[in-house]
Amino acid sequence: MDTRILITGGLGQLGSELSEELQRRYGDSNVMVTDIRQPAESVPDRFQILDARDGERLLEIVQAERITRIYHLAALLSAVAEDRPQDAWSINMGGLFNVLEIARSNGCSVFTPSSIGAFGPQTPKDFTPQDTLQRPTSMYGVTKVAGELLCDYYHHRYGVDTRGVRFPGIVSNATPPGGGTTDYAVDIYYAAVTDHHYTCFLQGNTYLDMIYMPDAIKAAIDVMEADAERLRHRNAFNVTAMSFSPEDQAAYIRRYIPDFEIDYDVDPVRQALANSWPNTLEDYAARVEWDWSPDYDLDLMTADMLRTLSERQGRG
Ligand code: AKB
Repeated sequence: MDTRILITGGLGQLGSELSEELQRRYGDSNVMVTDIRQPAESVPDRFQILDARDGERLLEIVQAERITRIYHLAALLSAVAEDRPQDAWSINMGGLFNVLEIARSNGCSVFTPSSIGAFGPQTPKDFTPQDTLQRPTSMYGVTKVAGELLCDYYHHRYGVDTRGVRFPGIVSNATPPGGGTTDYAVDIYYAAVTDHHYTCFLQGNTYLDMIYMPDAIKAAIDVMEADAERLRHRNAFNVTAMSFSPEDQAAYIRRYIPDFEIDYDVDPVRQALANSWPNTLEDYAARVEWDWSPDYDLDLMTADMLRTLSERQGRG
């Protein structure tokens, strides 16, 4: 039987690139992209408008398209969730509940991204273990922990094949992220190429985990393809590729753009979020249970980001 995939939040930072890779792997006609908003420019093949909170519409698409796997990416990120906590609960939890219910009654597997935001200030900050204390203090974190638990529940209670990873900040050069705390790590490369200068909204010594988009896509696909017999965990695998601070990132950018400068105008909301998250994750369970191993470190990512953005600027 073909794997027939539905993606929610498919026009977002991860969705827009993941959907292309899923189409390459499983065939264009087997990947249905949905999002709450209309695409600004090019409409992806097989696109439909969908608010994941609309369970009836979601069910209609799943049945009409004979969907077997759902990548549920629709969610508000950390900073915007702090600004609109009621919406964050409704979107992040309401959408996930519909997806799980429909997966249960239609035999779909489900990928749900969790986040380093699922940890809190009492979590061990360095080499944060897979299984540890999770008492997040943000609405984003509350929805992420609740989501991890809900996905585990649907697996244990109903046998739904739910899987997921805890993503760190994702860096990419296609669709920009929006409303996250780790967005600075993307914005800095755009600013480096255009202005040789960046004003950062986090303090220079704030350490956070990050991952480059090709590795994030690999994680999202590999965990879903992993042999179920090997999985001891399911919905919240720590994955990371690197940990750095804005100062470190600026130093790496200077290897390629020597006159690059960084200064700071700290946003207290995003700084507080970052301070409550780990400095570095330990991702041993993902490595042992489904052979997770990233390809990009900070230097390789910086070289690739700057080359891609410079080429694009040259063409523009
Ligand atoms: C955010 O900053 O909100 C996200 C995340 C770490 O989950 N990128």
